[in-house]
Amino acid sequence: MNTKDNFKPKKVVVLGGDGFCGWPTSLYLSDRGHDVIVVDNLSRRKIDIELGCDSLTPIASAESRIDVWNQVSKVQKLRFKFLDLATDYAELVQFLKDEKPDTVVHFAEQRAAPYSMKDARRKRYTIDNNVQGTHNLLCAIVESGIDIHVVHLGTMGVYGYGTSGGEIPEGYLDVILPGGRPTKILHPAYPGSVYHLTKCLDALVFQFYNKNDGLRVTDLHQGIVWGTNTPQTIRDERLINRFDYDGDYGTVLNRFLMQAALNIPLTVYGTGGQTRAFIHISDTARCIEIAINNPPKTGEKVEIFNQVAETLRVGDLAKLVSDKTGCGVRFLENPRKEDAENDLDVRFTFTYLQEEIITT
Ligand code: NAD
Ligand code: USQ
Repeated sequence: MNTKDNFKPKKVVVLGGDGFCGWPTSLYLSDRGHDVIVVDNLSRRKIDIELGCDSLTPIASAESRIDVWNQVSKVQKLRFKFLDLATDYAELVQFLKDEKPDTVVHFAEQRAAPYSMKDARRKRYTIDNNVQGTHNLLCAIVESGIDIHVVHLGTMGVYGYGTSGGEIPEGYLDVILPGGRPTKILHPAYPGSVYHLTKCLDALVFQFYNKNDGLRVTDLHQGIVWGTNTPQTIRDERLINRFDYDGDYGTVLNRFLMQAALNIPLTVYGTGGQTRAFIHISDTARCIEIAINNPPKTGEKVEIFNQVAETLRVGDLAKLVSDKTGCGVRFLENPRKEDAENDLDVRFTFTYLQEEIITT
């Protein structure tokens, strides 16, 4: 991937643009001068009701936060379309034909590993929603006949944790096939949850449509995205991003911060030896724009990049928060099936962000 020099305003559809990563990314892209359409079926808001929990930050409705952005920003107007990627196939094809976007950014998936493992209903929902949604998108692009670049937010979890025994390369492995033929293959998938399994299946769907139909795809494997506000979401309180802290969607740093604020001991699962990768939400948005500005050329294979700012053991993250707040730490029996300890050595491409990335 190249650098920021390739900037040219584009028409960008952000699928899942009402979510935690999608909302700030949509505002960032709009602020940078891209013509952005947010598409979402608001399923994440419905899951809050199902689970009886809510974002700690009071998030405005999708329509009203878009109105507010169009009032406070001086840029191209942001638009919203309600569409279910997994079920509204005909509408999706028509939408692509009508709008003719240069790029579709794909965030529209059920993203919580614990939720995806709760029971058979949630396992099936996660597979149906994520795999069907990704396949519908690629199939619709082919049917529309428009040359649209797909940027997908994948996850470091596709590689598995604790299996590689060395540096994790970016997406592909150079191997020698029987008979001595050298080739490049996708890194073996080793998902730890049904949610992570859908990201591995996505990778095969991308590879197939790239090979078969020449679709241009960039898959960005990021770690746990943390942070709440960005320079765009703080412009008005009605633009605030969501902050999840519950046992399903609350990621580890969010939960530790919420627990520290309430002076409840931090809930470290197992030994705390699990090492995970982290990236700030502002850097997620900037990485997405770099991908948009630097699409693969027609005929090039799916581009895969690992994007992490730092790696930390869960126990060390708890210590960091505990040292700053004086809050205690509680080691709980791990409710997840995962290795008690792992190292994480990642090869990543950060181009110009390298000097200015945000760390915990
Ligand atoms: P999120 O749940 O907050 O947002 C996802 C959005 O997609 C929601 O607004 C939801 O309503 C929408 N959506 C889901 N299914 C849809 C469908 N069928 N049709 C239309 N809209 C649909 O999740 P997030 O944290 O913003 O994650 C976005 C993407 O980034 C996911 O694919 C996730 O796997 C990936 N990712 C997230 C993180 C993280 O730490 N949050 C890290 C790496 C990758
Ligand atoms: N953990 C605790 N205590 C808690 C919560 C979590 O110890 O209270 C531990 C978990 O056991 C796990 C680690 O913290 O070992 C990370 O869990 P998490 O819920 O913060 O993140 P994870 O399940 O890995 O999923 C999140 C996003 C997902 C994204 C993934 C990136 O929800 O969408 O794909 O981060 S990655 O971890 O690289 O796969």
